[in-house]
Amino acid sequence: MARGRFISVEGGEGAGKSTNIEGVRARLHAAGLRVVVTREPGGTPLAEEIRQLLLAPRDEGVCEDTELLLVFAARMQHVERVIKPALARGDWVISDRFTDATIAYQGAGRRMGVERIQALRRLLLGDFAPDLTLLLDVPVDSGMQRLAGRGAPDRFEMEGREFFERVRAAYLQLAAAEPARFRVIDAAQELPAVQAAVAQAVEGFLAQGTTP
Ligand code: T5A
Repeated sequence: MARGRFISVEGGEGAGKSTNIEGVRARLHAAGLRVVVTREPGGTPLAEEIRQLLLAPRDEGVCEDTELLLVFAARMQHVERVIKPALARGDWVISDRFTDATIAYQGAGRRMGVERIQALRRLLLGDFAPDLTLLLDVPVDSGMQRLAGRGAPDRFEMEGREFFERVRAAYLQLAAAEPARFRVIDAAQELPAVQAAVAQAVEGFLAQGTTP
């Protein structure tokens, strides 16, 4: 049986990842593919518990390495228990965020150093990576405005504007470095235009063939 393909969807806060993933899922399903939709941090019961630990605002300052290792602890559980088994049985996987988020948020946002995160990624994941990454790029202010009024911010949403500017710049650098894997979508457009651009990117990927 052919291995499934792995698609990640990335972007800053309020970029519209959750909103657009349904369109990707529907298009793949219409092409006759079995699809697993999942997210990071999270995707398994244990990894979802780690997500709660990561996102909850708390009085105790969270050490950067603690945050980094919690992100990867959740990821390894997710990869081994959900993503790899799904791909092995021929399902396609769409993940709301994957390792590029760690490079952008911890590497650049927290200023831990992109190469340090890449080294940990190589150690734990080897060459395992998404086949396609849709980067929904939106100016920081626009993304923040979309989230306004959504309730209490989580621990990341409490960060300042400069943090999210570094995150955005890192994502764009990653995309520039790997143009074969990334499709950058202008997510500042009206939703129908964003959905059309996402659909076009998925069609292009499907047209390349469905076997790795
Ligand atoms: N994190 C995660 C790390 O630090 N390191 C890591 O390695 C990983 C994996 C949780 C946090 O974890 C951090 C990053 C995050 O801060 P998350 O759950 O993905 O990750 O959190 P968010 O990015 O905060 O997810 P959001 O739900 O906030 O953003 P989405 O999914 O990008 O946006 P969405 O689809 O919910 O849309 C937001 C709002 O905008 C509207 C929608 O209707 C919605 O109201 N909208 C639009 N409005 C106008 N025009 C458009 N084109 C619109 N598209 C959507």
